[in-house]
Amino acid sequence: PLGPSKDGLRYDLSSPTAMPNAGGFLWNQKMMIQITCRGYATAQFMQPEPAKYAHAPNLEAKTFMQPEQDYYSHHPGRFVYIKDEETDQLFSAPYEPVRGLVDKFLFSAGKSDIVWTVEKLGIRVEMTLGLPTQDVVEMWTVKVTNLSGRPRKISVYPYFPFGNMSWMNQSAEYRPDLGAVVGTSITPYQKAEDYFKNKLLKDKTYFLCETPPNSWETVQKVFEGEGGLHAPSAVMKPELGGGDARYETPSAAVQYRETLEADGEREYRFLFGPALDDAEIRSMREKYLSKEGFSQAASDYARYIELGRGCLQIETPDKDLDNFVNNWLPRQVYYHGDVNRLTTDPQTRNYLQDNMGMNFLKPEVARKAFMISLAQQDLDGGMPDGILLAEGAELKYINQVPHTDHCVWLAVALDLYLAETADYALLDEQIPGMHGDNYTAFERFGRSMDWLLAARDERGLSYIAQGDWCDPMNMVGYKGKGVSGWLTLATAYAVNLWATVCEQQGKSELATSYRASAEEVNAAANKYMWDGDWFSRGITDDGVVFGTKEDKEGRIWLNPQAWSILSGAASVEQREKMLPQVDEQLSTPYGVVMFAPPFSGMREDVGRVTQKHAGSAENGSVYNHAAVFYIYSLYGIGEKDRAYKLLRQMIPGPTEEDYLQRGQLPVFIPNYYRGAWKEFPRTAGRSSQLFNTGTVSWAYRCFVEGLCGLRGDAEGLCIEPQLPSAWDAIKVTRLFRGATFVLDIRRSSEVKEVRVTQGEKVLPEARIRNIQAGEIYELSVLVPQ
Ligand code: CEZ
Repeated sequence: PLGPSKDGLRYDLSSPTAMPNAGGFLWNQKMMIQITCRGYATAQFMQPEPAKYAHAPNLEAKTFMQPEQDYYSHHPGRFVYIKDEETDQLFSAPYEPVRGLVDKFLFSAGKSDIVWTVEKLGIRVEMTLGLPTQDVVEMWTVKVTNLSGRPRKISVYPYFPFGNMSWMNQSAEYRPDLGAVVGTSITPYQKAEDYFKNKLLKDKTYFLCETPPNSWETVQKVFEGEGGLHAPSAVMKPELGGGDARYETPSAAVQYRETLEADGEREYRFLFGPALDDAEIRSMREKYLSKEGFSQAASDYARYIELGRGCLQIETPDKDLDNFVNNWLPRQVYYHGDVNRLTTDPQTRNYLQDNMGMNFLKPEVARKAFMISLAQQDLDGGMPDGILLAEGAELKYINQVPHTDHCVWLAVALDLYLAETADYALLDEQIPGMHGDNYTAFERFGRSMDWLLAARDERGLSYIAQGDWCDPMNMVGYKGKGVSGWLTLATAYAVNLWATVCEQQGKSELATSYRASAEEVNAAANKYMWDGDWFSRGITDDGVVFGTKEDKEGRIWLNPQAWSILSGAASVEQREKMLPQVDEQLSTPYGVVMFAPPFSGMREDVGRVTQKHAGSAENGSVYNHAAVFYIYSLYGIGEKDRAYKLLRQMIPGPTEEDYLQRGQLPVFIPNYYRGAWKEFPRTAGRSSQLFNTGTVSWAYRCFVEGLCGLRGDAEGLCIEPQLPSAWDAIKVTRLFRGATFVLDIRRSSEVKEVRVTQGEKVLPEARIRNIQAGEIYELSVLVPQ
C-alpha cells in the first residue's frame, strides 16, 4: 500500500487503515505541524514559547513533544465532510471522522506539502496542506470533483475543531466582515505579572474562507449533536445553524452547497491559524488567501525546504535507501538545525548535536550555535542544561534536573565542524560570557574539557548527578556519589578529540597533557567498568556496579560499548568480546536496542528509566540515538557490515511486513522503535512517530563519513569508502567546501588499499588537497575486496 512517487520526491500511502498513525510533517522557523494520513493533527507555534491554536477538547498539560502520541475520535484534526444532497449519504476526507470505507485513498507526503486524494460516492476530494515560509498559518486547498458522469447536488463541509481554547474565556462566531470563523480566548494565568506577558499572545484562532460559505456553525456540540462525529446532526440538516459559541467549545464548520455538472469541480482555499486581533486576520487574508497568494507561498516554501537538500547524493543497489538519504534524511537534519525543536531552551546536548547536522547544510549556522552556547558557559567551565534562545526564556522541564554530560558535546560537535569547514579561526573568537567572564572560544572549549576531567571521583570515574545522556537515569547518583560508565568513556573521547585540535593549533604540550588525561580516564574505565565481556553502565551511590553479567535486567548497555570504541578504551581483544555480545543480546529486526533485558519495574538505584514501559523509550527500545553512536563507532573501526546492517534497520522498510510493524513512512527517523523484542514481540518495532531526535545528524554523518568515507580534515578531503560486502559499487556526489565531488566507487581485487584516479592520473594518496571552491572533481575510486 505504499511507495515513493515516480520522481522519488514524495511518499505515498494508499490505505488509511494499514498504518493509522503514519503521517508527515511540515515546519517553518515559527511553527510545525504533524498530521496523520487520517487527518489528525498536532501543531505548535512559537510566541516565543510553544503554543497551540487547535487544542484537545479537554484541558491539556503543557509539555514537550511526546512519543507514541495517541489519537482519539475528538482529537484535533482537519476534516471535510461531503454529503450527497439527494440521498443524504455522507463521507469524510481524509478518512476521519466518518471512517467509512472509501473507493480510493491516497496520502502523499511531499517535502513541502501534504496531499490527500479520496474518492467515494462518485466524488473526488483533494486536500492540500502547505505552509508559508515566514508566518504561522496553515494553507489548505480543498478541491472537489464530480466523477459520476451525471449532475450532482452535494454539500461540502470543512470541519476544523478549535478544541478547548481556555477555561477562563472562550467563544467563537462567524465574522462576515472577515470571511472567517474566529475563536477568541484568554490564555489562562493566575499571577498578576503574567497578565502583562500574556497581553500580546495570539489568543484568537481563525478559519478564513476565500469563498463565503452558505452556512456555518461555531459551537462544537451543536455541530456534532446526537449524531456524533460519524454523522454530525448539523450536517444532516439542509443548513448549518449559524450558532455563536459563548463559553462553549468552539469549532469552525462551514457549508458550501453545490450543484456540480457531470464533470464539474470546485476549488476552495482556507487559512487556519492563530492571531492577535482582527487586523492580523485581515492582513493574512490579504497576503495569502488567493490562488496567486497560495501558489507564490508554495513556491517560496519549496525553495526554503530546498535549502536543506544536504551535501550528499547516493546511488546504491538499494533504491529505497537512496530515496531516504537523498531526500528525507537531510530534510530532517535541516528541521532540527533550523528550528531547534521549537523550544526556547533546547537541552544543551540536543542543541549542539542538532546544529552538528547543519555542518552538512549550512555550516555558518553550526558556527553561530557554538558562539551562542559558549557565551552561556558557567563560570566554572561547565555547561548549563539548556541553551536559552529567546529573550526571557527559562530553563524548563528536564533542564531543571542536573545532568553532567553537556560539555562532551562541545568537543564532539567541534570535531565535525572543523572536519567540514577547517574554520580554525572560530577558536580565536573572543566570547564574552553571560555571567561576566570573557574568554576566547579556544579557552572556553578547553575549560569545558577541564570541567569534565574535574567532575570525577577518587577512582577517576565521572559523576552522573541526576542523569547523563540518558535523561531518566536520574537515581544512580542523586546522592552525589554515583558515577556513569558511559560518561567516563565519553569524557575520554571528548578530551582526545580536543587534544587533536590543540595539536593542530601547534599547542603540543597541551595536546600531550590532554592525551595523558584521556588515557588516565580510559584506564579508570577499564579498571572499574570492564566486566569480562563488556563495559558496565555505571556504579550507584551505594557502590553497586550495574549493567553487568549479574544483572537480570539492564544486563548489557549499548552506550558504554560504543563509546569505549570511540574513546579507545577498548582494545582489539576487548572489542572481539564485546561485539558478539551486542549482536547476541541487543540485536532485533528493527535495530539494536539500547540495553537488554528491559526493566519490568522500578529499580530505585537506577531511576526513572526503569519505570518507563519495557521496550519503550529509554527502557530498552531501539533508541536510535544510542544505536547511531554505536554505528558511528563501528565505522571508526572498519566494521562495515555490522555498521551498515544497523544503519539500514533505522529506516522503515523495505518489506511490507516491516512497514506495517513499524507503522511509519520512511520520511523520517523516529526517536525510537519499540524494543522488548523477546518479551513483547507483538509491539516490537512500533515507531514512536516522534521526529525530534539527536539521531539524524549522526545518521547523516554515518552516510557521509562512514559508508561513503568522505571526511574532511585541515587540508582537504579523505576518501575511504566502506561498502557493505554485498555491494560492488556505488555512485556518490558530495558537496564539500564549495566544490563538488563526483565519485564512482567500485570494489576491486586489484587493489590492497583505496586507489583514487582523477582523469588518467592515479593520486599518490586517497585524499584531495587544495580544494578549489567551484571546481568539480570527477574521481574513480577502487576499494579492496
Ligand atoms: O528525551 C531525550 C532527550 O531530548 O532523551 C534522550 C536525551 O539524550 C535527549 O537529550 C535520552 O535520554 O524521559 C525523559 O525525560 C527523556 O528525556 C525523553 O523524554 C526523551 C524524549 O523522548 C524526547 O526525545
